[in-house]
Amino acid sequence: MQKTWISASPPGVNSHAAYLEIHNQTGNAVSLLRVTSPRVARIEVHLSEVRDGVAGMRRQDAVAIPAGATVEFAPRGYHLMLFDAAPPLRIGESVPFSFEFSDGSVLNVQAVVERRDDPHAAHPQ
Ligand SMILES: [Cu+2]
Repeated sequence: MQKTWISASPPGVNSHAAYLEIHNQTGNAVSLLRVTSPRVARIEVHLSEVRDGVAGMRRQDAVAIPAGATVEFAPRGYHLMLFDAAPPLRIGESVPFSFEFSDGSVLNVQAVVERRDDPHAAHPQ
């Protein structure tokens, strides 16, 4: 099962969570600063967390990735929030993303929209 994927949303909901793994193969710490896609108007990095027994999420300005480390974006942890895709994303569709890092490098990734068990699938906007 591929690790880069976008969670399908119920009809009429134009926001999605997206997941992947980022491996820092360099000898230096880097930070993920920005994610863009030509198909999605607005993308935020969120971290799910439970505070005082209440599940929520917080927007992250950057995600630090130590040298040689892997950061996993997965349900109940880090995820991308995709807002206002145009046209709306369809199951099976492959969506291109660009990840911009603090060292100036850019990672281009394709993610497929899939229907999987995801507590975040109906993420409110
Ligand atoms: Cu979120």
